[in-house]
Amino acid sequence: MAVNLTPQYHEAEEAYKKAKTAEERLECLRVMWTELPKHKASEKLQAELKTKISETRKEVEADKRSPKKGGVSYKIPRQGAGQVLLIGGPNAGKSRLLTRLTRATPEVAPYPFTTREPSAGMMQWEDVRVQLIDTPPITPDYLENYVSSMVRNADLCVLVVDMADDDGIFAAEAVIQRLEGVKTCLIGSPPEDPDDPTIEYIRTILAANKMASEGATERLEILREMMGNRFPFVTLDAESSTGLEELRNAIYQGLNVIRVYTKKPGKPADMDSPFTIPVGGTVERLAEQVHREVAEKLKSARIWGTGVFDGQTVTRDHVLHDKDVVELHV
Ligand SMILES: Nc1nc2c(ncn2[C@@H]2O[C@H](COP(=O)(O)OP(=O)(O)O)[C@@H](O)[C@H]2O)c(=O)[nH]1
Ligand SMILES: [Mg+2]
Repeated sequence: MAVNLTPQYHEAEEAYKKAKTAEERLECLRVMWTELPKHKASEKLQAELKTKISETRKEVEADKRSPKKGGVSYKIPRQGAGQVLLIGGPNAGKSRLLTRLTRATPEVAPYPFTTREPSAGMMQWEDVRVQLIDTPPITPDYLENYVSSMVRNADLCVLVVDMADDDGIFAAEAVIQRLEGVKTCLIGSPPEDPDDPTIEYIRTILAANKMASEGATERLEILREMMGNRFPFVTLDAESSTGLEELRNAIYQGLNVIRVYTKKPGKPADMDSPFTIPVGGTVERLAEQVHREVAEKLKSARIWGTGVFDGQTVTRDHVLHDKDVVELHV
């Protein structure tokens, strides 16, 4: 049985061949997947597409880590241990929160749609810096293209919920649904092997804000019931700076990274500015973070830290742990 492909599929395939960036190719592959009839005869093609999508997604990931020059300008280049987006409905307190966690100074105002452009700041967590970005509100009929693209690119989202208002929870629900409409699923723990490869799962934590307000505790019960299974969450009051430490911790935990300190042979380790790599990351992953060339030329490494004796020599596939000190040998 032949596979009947739609004109849209062919169009996307053509666009795929002409695409210049991994991100563009991924977008085309997504369309192809959606357009592909899912039955027995197309199984081989389905499998091929799935593989291509996951490979291209890895390329996009790699580009995120070391962006090439001349990238798209509306995107804020990633800095520090990860890029974290503050998202939510109007007036939830996203901009206020950014001023509390970083030195950035976005406008904070008691009326909606004050924030029209994203602004970024760096949040300190112990010796790590994390990039936080404040965004315009998302509502059922307002979602800028670049905002959804930023959400899909984020390492983590913080969905800020207005607990001072009866509509706050529904505004948060609306954000989730609006993003689902563009195949972007906010979730506490993204699935390892999703059935539909075109859906982008974004790790998200819930920040129940304005908890000092009247009625907030009662609303929290409703929020827990509605979303407690889907997201980890933190309660806070940005205005009075309550609960900020918990949120800082949750944000760092949510990034799922470890810190690694590097040293040069015969010199003490640089304990001031750790590299961060994903949990489960190897010596090779660290080397990539340091420099592409280092990764290519890497011969071995010596480690001080967890599960090794001091100065043990390991190969590039050795899995690192939080606070390991590593000497890379090229
Ligand atoms: N009571 C109270 N008000 C807050 C809190 N956080 C923000 N606000 C107020 O809520 C309004 C909207 O805040 P803003 O940060 O501009 O919201 P955004 O639209 O999500 O960026 C402002 O008047 C803030 O002062 C909070 O924790 N408690
Ligand atoms: Mg704002």
